[in-house]
Amino acid sequence: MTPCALRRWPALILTAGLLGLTAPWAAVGPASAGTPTGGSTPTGTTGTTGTSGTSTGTSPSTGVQPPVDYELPFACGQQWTGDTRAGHSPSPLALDFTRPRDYGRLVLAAAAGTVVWVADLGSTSYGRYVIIDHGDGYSTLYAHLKSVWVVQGEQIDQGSILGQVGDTGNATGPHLHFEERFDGVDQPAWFHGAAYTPGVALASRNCPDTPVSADRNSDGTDTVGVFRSKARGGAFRFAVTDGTPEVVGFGGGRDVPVTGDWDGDGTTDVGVRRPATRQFLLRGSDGTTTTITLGRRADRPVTGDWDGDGRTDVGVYAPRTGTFRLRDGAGNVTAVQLGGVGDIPVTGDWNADGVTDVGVFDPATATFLLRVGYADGSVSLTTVPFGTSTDLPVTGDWDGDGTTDVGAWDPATATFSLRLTPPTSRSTSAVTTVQFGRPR
Ligand SMILES: [Ca+2]
Ligand SMILES: [Ca+2]
Ligand SMILES: [Ca+2]
Ligand SMILES: [Ca+2]
Repeated sequence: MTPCALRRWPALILTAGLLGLTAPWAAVGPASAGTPTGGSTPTGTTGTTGTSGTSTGTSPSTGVQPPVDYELPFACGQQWTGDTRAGHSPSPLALDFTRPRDYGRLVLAAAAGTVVWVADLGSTSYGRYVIIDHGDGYSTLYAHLKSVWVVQGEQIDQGSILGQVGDTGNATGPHLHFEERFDGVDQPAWFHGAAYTPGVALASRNCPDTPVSADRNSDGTDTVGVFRSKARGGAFRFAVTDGTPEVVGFGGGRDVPVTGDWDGDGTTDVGVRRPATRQFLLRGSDGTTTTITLGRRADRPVTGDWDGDGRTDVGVYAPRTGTFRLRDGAGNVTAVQLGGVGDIPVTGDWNADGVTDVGVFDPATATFLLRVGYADGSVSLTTVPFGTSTDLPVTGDWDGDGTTDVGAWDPATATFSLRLTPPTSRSTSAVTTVQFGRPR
């Protein structure tokens, strides 16, 4: 593995709420689509802008890079052009993105955050649109969508699919109406750390790493890795002991990565779920790919050995209802209720009985809720505070004792914090940190 450091963390940590709803609800409602009134007039690069009439915080200075690492809201490598005009509602700082054959293209989150608004204004104004709160008053708005694939309250990562480019609302043709906002007021757009000049064609660098874990050498211990979105296809990169990552190209850039031992040979294999077609594509050790269709587009994929036969099965988690649907090797689907909107599903064998259990990570409280189901039908729940609100959860058996452990990956530093099952003490747990992947 790459550089490791062992340190001790108290088991009870962190109730921070970086992703909390800091913006007033009034600032994100349909009313904000109207004509701004009163207040100060920032001097944007495109002329007179909207105002800060509803602002409760300090408005950022024009020309200063926002603290949120916005990327273009489109698939990695895709080229789009954002235009605006005088009189563009609600502000000339809003951008209308187009490209050839743009209708139905995927719209991605420009940055991680909370879906705070999903609405459909019919044939008026924004039509179908979504607002994501990035914390500290910063938000982004995506309008005229053909379809919306997220639900209000959901926590989403940078690059998550929000929906499709459409022409709903007051639109004369397909395009994505996009706004970067502070306290509900449009700001000059920045992408990949640079101020954007309207009219310039830009290739999306919304190509985030996503944390995964796998046992690639059948030694019973999981190692960490990332799935990297690329302009053409995707690639798994696993940390291995000699320091050179093992790279396995598989799937597409907008696929959601999954890992599991599909063929039961003891080595973790790679796979993806393709939201647009609702298909799992699972690659076995022999290179063949098995396809399983399950769930809805908006569902999140999970994997685990639900029937305990040694082969990893697939499942989905519906954020809207907090329902896991777990498909066993025979194709039977079992529903399990846990958590709800805002939670991120995780899976693992928390009690080392050979059957994978489910859990959720609540970013608001940085707490894992782990559910163990027993053969007699009884259930136990355990809460494990770990990580931070901006971390992405990851699970694996880091110490090879048969019990799946929890972990977290910090996108800003590309650092895994892996919680090792405390061997003696209940008050502390050993934590290994591993820097792996590309920081955002
Ligand atoms: Ca395998
Ligand atoms: Ca199985
Ligand atoms: Ca179990
Ligand atoms: Ca373990």
